[in-house]
Amino acid sequence: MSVQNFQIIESTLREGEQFVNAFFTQDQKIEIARLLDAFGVEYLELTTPQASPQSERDCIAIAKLGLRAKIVTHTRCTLADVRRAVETGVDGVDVVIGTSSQLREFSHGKSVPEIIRLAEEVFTYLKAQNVEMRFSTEDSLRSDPNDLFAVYEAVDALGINRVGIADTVGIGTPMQVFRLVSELRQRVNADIEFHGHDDTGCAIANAHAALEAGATHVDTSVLGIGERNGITSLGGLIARLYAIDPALVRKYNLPLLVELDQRIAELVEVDIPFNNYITGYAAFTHKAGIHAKAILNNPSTYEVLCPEDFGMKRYINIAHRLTGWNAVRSRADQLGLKLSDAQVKHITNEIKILSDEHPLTLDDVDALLRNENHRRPERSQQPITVKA
Ligand code: HCA
Ligand code: CU
Repeated sequence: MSVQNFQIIESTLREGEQFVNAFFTQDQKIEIARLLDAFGVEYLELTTPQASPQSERDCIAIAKLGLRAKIVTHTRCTLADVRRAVETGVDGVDVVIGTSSQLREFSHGKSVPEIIRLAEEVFTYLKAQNVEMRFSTEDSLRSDPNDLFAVYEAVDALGINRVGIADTVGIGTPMQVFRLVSELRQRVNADIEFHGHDDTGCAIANAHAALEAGATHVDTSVLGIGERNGITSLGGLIARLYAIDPALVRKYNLPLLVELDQRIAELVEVDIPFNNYITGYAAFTHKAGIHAKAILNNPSTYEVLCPEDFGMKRYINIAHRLTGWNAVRSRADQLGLKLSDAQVKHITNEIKILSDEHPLTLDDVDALLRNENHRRPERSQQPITVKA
């Protein structure tokens, strides 16, 4: 199935707060919430008010902002927790409980029938409160599918809005996620949410597989921050979907992504990784001469993401031994220099020879080109030197 309508449940303010370096103040949370809302995510998920008095005040404050996004908070599957969540004024409650044998034995210690009984109690209460209700099973990928489906079918019968699959330990593969979501799609009427950790590098692919199998909601965080090495990143999911069809993500304010990534990186004191989707330092940098030539003719030859759509610029690196004369010509034109093809080819050779000796900068290359511009074309075959 191709990806249909989907919505993002942005969890930077919940899962993201579980990142080792995240200590958001209320003002910072409000700033992040506003930015994400301006970007256009459909939901903001907040840390449970049960976590601390400040977390409760943060829920109340963000629920009051009147944002376009729905505000949901995350809770354990207990009456006390969901009551407190509702009292903060949020639009919905994301209830979670572990279903894997590991978590049933070593975390909350409850059997599957007990989990179903608790869920019934919690959702009977929530239904009367008129809030959106989601139920998710922690560690779904290591849970016995019979247990999972028994629990999901029971909560679906209570008329909840969404059921969630959580790959809590990042162990799932796209094929496994696809099969699990496909089977669940046959069994419940509720919407299906996917939450995937990135321990083994599959978080984005798994989220995409979930959408292909009929999931309707995906959890993300900015830069993927979360517990351990985090979850599906907002920018990564956007890149994945854009590459299928830009129309899938046109509903979001794409140029805001870079501001979001930069701001979160700053707040949690990390650099944006060089290889980050869309906003990484090298995401739109082309190097080899063969690539550069084709990119200059038509960027789609080596780009599936159009940098301009994200307010970014492509960059062609020409100061190295893999360079090609077409890219050097383009730089000469940019600098307004009138060089013949023979001159540009000569400089390209010089760049290759010099960069075998030591790394060059763009300034070095520009100096070579400008020097050449002052020579008469017929002298261009003579060796030239650059100042270090
Ligand atoms: C966690 C909980 C969770 C919850 C996901 C969900 C997970 O272990 O911190 O509510 O769907 O990864 O299982 O983030
Ligand atoms: Cu998680």
